[in-house]
Amino acid sequence: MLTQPKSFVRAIQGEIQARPCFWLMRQAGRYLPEYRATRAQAKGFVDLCLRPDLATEITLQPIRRYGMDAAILFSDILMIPHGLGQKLEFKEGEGPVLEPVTDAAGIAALEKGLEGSLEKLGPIFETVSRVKAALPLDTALIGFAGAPWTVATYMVEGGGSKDFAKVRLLAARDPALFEKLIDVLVEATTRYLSRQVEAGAEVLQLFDTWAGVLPEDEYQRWAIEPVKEIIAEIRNRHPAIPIIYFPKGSGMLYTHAAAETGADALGIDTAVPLEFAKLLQHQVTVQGNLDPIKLAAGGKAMEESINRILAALAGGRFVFNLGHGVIPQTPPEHVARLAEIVRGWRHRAN
Ligand code: 1CP
Repeated sequence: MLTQPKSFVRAIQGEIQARPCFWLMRQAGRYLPEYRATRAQAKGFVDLCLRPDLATEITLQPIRRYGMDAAILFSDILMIPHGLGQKLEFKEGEGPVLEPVTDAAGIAALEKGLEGSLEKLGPIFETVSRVKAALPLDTALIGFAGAPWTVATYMVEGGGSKDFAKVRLLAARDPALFEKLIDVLVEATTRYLSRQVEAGAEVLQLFDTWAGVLPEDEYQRWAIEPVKEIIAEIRNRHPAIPIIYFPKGSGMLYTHAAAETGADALGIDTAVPLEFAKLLQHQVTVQGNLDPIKLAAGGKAMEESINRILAALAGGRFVFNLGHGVIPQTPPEHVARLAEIVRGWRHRAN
């Protein structure tokens, strides 16, 4: 019996470790041939996320190959809109397409969807339980959701966006209405993540991929406040659960995210200077931030970047990761090399 929490859980909680823990955002996915083979067995991407047999298999694939310290549930941030009843489709080569939410009636319909949403997402909690039971003894399971702002961008834009004009205009022209959408997402996300914890998730991550498009005043209202509410409510229900917040592109506002949200750890993107990351380590555990392009390119430049990050951050509260997700062009052997370097690292106090 393992009597103390798993290494990864302790790392997120702030324990400084001789050999840093690591995992990679999008560690399961299209760069792995076994992912492509499993995905082909599902009717589509939404079906894949709702098939506990296939989603469990995909979650475990990178762990078998590379032995990361944490597995991340295989699902998608857009499963919450799906659960709330918004029409969602993943088109081959195009990404997600949603029936856009534009007005009060659309938001009211989503609010009605709250009631049945957890039931619709039931297979995901089944996946969490199955993965938990299948993991190696010291490998932790990360559950996740999108943060309300980022999920709202997809819901209002009807998919991915370049300028975020629709969602930002809705928030600027009718903040009270947009707040209703955010409130529905806060409630849905809190319930969804709590259920993941009850099913066996040991750490949670909130992905706020588009936090960085918000100017300072709106950042507080649309990124920070909803996340703070979610974290407070989850802590109410599950006091010990460690939480990572990834507000990509926050720049100097990372300091603010660290002070305000109550997260144990912050994911930092590739643009965060390591000297600034070291300052953040005084506030929270820092997770990041290798450039996914460097991982895809491999070779000496990749190795130097990994070592530079380790040298700067591994002496403090730290988990090694990328600054964003693994890209499909990544050769799997580059990930093996990364794992070897991180695993071989020993912090030398000097
Ligand atoms: O097989 C395929 O064609 C689908 C590609 C794919 C995959 C593998 C999508 C569609 N989602 C996922 C899985 C996924 N998405 C995970 C799995 C766990 C892991 O990390 O291994 C996670 C955590 C996500 C989270 C997610 N989905 C985010 C936040 C993180 C990030 O990458 O910024 C976002 C923004 C999404 C939306 C989404 N889902 C899929 C795509 C292609 C996108 C991005 C759309 C866009 O361009 O804006």
